Amino acid sequence: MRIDVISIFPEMFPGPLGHSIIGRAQERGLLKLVIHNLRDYTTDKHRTVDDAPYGGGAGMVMKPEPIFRAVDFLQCREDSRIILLSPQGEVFNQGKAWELSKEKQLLLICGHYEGVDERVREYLVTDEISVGDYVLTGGEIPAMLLIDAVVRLLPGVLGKYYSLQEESFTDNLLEYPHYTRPPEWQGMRVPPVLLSGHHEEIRLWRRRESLKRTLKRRPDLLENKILPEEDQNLLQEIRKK
Ligand code: 4G0
Repeated sequence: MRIDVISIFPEMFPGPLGHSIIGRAQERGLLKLVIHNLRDYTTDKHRTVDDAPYGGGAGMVMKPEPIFRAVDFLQCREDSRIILLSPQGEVFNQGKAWELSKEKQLLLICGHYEGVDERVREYLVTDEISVGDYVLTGGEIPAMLLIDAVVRLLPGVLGKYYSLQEESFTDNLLEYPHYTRPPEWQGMRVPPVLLSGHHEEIRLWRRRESLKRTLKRRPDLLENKILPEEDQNLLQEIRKK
C-alpha cells in the first residue's frame, strides 16, 4: 500500500510509524509512506497556508489553493481515497480500518487551526474521518493513528503468531482477561480454569468474561447485535448475578 500525507509539520513523521511493526512493514516494502510539506505547494514569498475566515470571527482557516495544488501534483484524484482528518468526520473504527486496508493507495490531509476551507471538503475529499470526539491541535496524530490501524491489517504485516481472528472487535466484543506465568505472583492468582487444560471450559470462560466486560464497559456494542444462543444464555446468566 502507498500512503501519502500532506502536513504543515512533516518533521513529525514518521515518528512512531518508524518503529516496531509499522517500521518493519516499511523496511519490507509492504508500506510506502510519503510525507509532503504543504508549504512546498504555496506560491507566495511567506509560504502562507492559512487566512482569516470570511464573515469574521476568531481563528484561521486553511487556504484551499496549496491543498488543491498538492493533491493535483500527486495525481491521486482518480485512484486514491482522499481522507481529511477532522473532528467533524465519521468516527473511525475497526470496520473502517478493514475497509481502507483493501485500498492500494490513500492520501491523508492533516488539518489545522479552526479547520479547512469548505471547498476542499466539497471538491477534493472523499472521506472525512475523526478518530474520536475530541479536538486536537492538528490532524497529524489522527493520521498516524489511522495509518497504524490500517497497515497492521495488510497481509504479511503481523507475525504468523498473531491472530486477527481472535482479537477484540473482530466480533465487536471486548477481549477477555489474559494471563501468563507465573500462576501466582505475590498472592495474586491466575483463574484456575486457565490452568485446567479443559479446552471447552476455557473457551466458555473466555466468552463469558468477554460478554461481562462488554456489558459493563461498552453496553453500546451489544445494543443491535445479533448473538448466538450460547452468548444469549451466558448474558442471561451474567445479568442474573
Ligand atoms: C480540521 C482531527 C482539523 C478541523 C483533527 C481541527 C481532532 C481530530 C483540525 C478542526 C483535529 C479528530 C474544526 C477544530 C485539527 N482534532 N478527532 N485537529 N476544527 O480526529
